[in-house]
Amino acid sequence: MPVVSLSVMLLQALSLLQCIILTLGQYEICKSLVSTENGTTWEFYACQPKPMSMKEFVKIKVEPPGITCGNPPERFCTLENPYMCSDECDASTPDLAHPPELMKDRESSGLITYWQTVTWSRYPEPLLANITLSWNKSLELTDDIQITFEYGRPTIMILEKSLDKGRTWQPYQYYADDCFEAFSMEPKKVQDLSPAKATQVICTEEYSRWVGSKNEKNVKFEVLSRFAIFAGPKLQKMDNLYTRMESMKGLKDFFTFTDLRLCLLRPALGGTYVQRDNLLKYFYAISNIEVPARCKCNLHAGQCTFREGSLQCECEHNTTGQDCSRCKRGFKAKSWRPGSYLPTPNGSPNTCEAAGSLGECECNGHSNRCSYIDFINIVTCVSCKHNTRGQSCQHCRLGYFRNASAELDDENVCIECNCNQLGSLHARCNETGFCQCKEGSTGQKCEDCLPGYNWKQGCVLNVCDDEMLLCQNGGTCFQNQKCLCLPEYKGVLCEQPRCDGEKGCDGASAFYLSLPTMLLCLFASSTLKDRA
Ligand SMILES: *[C@@H]1O[C@H](CO)[C@@H](O)[C@H](O)[C@H]1NC(C)=O
Ligand SMILES: *[C@@H]1O[C@H](CO)[C@@H](O)[C@H](O)[C@H]1NC(C)=O
Ligand SMILES: *[C@@H]1O[C@H](CO)[C@@H](O)[C@H](O)[C@H]1NC(C)=O
Ligand SMILES: *[C@@H]1O[C@H](CO)[C@@H](O)[C@H](O)[C@H]1NC(C)=O
Ligand SMILES: *[C@@H]1O[C@H](CO)[C@@H](O)[C@H](O)[C@H]1NC(C)=O
Ligand SMILES: *[C@@H]1O[C@H](CO)[C@@H](O)[C@H](O)[C@H]1NC(C)=O
Ligand SMILES: [Ca+2]
Repeated sequence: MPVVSLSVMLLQALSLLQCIILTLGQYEICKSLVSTENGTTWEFYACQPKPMSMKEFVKIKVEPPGITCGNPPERFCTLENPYMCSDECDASTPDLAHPPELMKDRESSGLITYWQTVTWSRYPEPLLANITLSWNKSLELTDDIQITFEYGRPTIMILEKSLDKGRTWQPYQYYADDCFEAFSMEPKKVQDLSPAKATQVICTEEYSRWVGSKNEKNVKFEVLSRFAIFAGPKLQKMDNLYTRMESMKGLKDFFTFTDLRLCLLRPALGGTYVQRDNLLKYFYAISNIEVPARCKCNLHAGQCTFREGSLQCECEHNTTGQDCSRCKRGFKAKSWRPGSYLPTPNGSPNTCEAAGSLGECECNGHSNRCSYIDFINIVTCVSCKHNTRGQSCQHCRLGYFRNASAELDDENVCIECNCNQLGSLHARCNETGFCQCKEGSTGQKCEDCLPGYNWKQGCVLNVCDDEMLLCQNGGTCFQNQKCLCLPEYKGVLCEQPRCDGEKGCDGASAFYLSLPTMLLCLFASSTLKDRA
């Protein structure tokens, strides 16, 4: 009896867990042990890591060099109190230094710490500063980015992002107190965007106007408001958002990044024009940059950890890679797919399958489908991708050859032969990419001609040339295809004198004469006889 009740309790506990998972629908768990009539088995779910405060893992770079204040030490004033300029920035004194790290520290003691730039003493030259935040990992925003400016928010700035670890950049949002003047753009609010425009890059005036440096310090990149376009004002319909994430092109990518960059283009001015007589009150100071995001793991990981200097997804579902974007070795029966939020609320894990786990269906990662051919009793892959063919997509398609430096399950396993259509017999090539050439052509793709041949819609044998097949008796070779003879000569190489009627034609050469010439000769000789 106790044994039974224990297993009943276990079952109840398990189904309670199931119930919690189902109602959460948060994609936090990748797998769970479930009991069936046959015992317990693993069930797999689409899953994603929890949001984190990504400032903890960021690498910060500020440009140009020398933009951080304090070297040499410098006095500064504030917009609120422009004539009390007793504050000092000094990089060599810890209490007075303002290095970039202070944009991401925890401020546990309650003391606000901030990075600060030099003052605008070089006015009218613009005061420009770039802050590049790099994670070396694809991340997905889960909440608003918030940048906190002490001493006033910039009047002009751009937020940029990179999806490829800083190789290419694109604007994410423009900020200005006058969007039209700064960027020739109409000011917009995220709230006004229609669903079709949810990924539009806008210019906002919300965060750049002067309201006093103490009143409002934050500049935001609004993520929740963009979510709300699909999920409703209180984000109650997250299902709807997740469904759109799968179907709307570019929506998921819009919230994805590996790097962010703040281009600060003009500091706070205190609501008036630049006052040249006190330039020590113009500078940038940032105390915090909050980037709430989760690791992008393609719905194949529930955890993301900081290892070897970078964030890494703890891949499940037999996937691997920094973003779980490949199937593990030995689990490539089907080609890799990201997990899916659909069908809601639990999604689909789209796990990678071990070779052989789908019956005999093993396609080396080039197909997800097999079909059974009844009369020969075999299972064969259908619709092999990546230019492969064969029962397990193990061969290259006609016109492709095997890439010797790629594994059989590599996307690049087959290379196009690219045989020259005019020079080769067919589209096939051998294992090293050599095509089979027609007579006279040569080269790996049969794109060249052998000596004695010339390219003319394929390689054509030369009739004459400047070396072996010389035109004779003053004739000239025309495009290697015929000798242009002087009037007295004929023949392929102008080797024969033309019959002119007076000298007569001897039998041997008459044999080669054309019919009209022959008739002419006969006529001529008969008239000569008649006269004699
Ligand atoms: C339990 O096992 C039987 C026989 O092996 C199988 O037909 C059935 O699908 C299994 N049930 C589950 C839930 O796995
Ligand atoms: C800031 O970055 C932009 C490109 O995003 C670049 O054009 C500009 O030169 C950089 N400015 C500085 C001061 O490094
Ligand atoms: C970035 O991440 C990749 C993949 O984890 C790693 O191989 C590389 O060394 C990292 N680069 C830096 C600069 O940390
Ligand atoms: C991944 O492979 C291991 C080892 O074969 C297996 O135990 C596990 O169930 C697999 N997981 C998934 C999600 O297929
Ligand atoms: C052959 O495969 C390797 C490994 O995937 C790849 O880097 C290379 O580009 C491929 N070669 C060609 C010509 O596609
Ligand atoms: C492919 O053809 C070329 C040229 O005929 C030849 O040199 C090469 O050895 C052939 N390679 C193989 C693997 O047969
Ligand atoms: Ca700080």
